[in-house]
Amino acid sequence: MDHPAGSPRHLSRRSLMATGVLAAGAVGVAAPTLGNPFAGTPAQAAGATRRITIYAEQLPGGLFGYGLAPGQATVPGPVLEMYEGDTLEITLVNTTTQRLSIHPHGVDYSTDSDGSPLNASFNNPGETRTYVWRSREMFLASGRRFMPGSAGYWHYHDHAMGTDHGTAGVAKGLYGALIVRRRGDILPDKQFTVVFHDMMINNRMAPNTPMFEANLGQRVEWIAIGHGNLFHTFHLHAHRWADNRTGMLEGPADPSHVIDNKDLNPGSSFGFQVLAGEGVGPGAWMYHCHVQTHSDGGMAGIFLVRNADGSMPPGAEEAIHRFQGHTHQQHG
Ligand SMILES: [Cu+2]
Repeated sequence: MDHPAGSPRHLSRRSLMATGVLAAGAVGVAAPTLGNPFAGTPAQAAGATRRITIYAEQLPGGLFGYGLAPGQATVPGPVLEMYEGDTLEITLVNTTTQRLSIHPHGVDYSTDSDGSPLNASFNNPGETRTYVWRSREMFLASGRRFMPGSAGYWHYHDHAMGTDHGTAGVAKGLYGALIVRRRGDILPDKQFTVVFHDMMINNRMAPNTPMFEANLGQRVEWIAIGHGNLFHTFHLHAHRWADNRTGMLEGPADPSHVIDNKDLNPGSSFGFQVLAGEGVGPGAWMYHCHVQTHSDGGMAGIFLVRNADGSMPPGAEEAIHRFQGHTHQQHG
């Protein structure tokens, strides 16, 4: 890779075009006005606005969930996605008898879309309210510095049930993944949301934790989110990813660390893509919290990589039975 002397590699025209910054007109101005950090503000308003309705519902077992249609709430809620520069307008229908809201990480919003009681931004029982989440592209600010865009693996959650921080809502399942993509990002074949929350995964404990399935070679996107009061580490067996925005290396000289284990503390999130079973083959692979008392206590699950034709690989059935048999004594 050769770059002109004095030109940081991220300033190359090619990479700017790849990220759509040029298209947004943000870098057309040679010298952004000093003193105004938003001189190069990208064409945020030029992005698309997408309107969705989300239903907050009470679920069996004392849980609550978000869903995209009545009667379809899940824990975690649906994966919400947008492209940098776009706006997501969410009409939240509160079908429950509890005060609740939806509060995002990683995107821009006004105080009235904050989702917090502090800003009187929540749904009373039975109330419908609209929240607006905006996103932006990376842009060149003064001093040849780039202000970050919104792209990332983020998340959303309740911020009003039980306490002013939504502690009860989060505890009962009102959370989900939010992905802001950069134009040109590679889209996955499958998506798995994994929420480490107190001693649970997606509010379940082993052996009832989710079993995620893919066929050999499928591009699988993991979105990992932390909640609750404990620190966790997310570990995936037999697969590795780059510790950067996408989980992929952008070239042979990409300095990103390659990892297979990452801190997943309350409020934090990350995501990555892997090719299922790449280099290791199909099988029942484990994912789990690597805090030993947590994995022993039920924070573990199975990533079942089937054969490319969807059939079960040798040994996988037995491994699943083993998993179901030897971890159920910790809880009733
Ligand atoms: Cu843990």
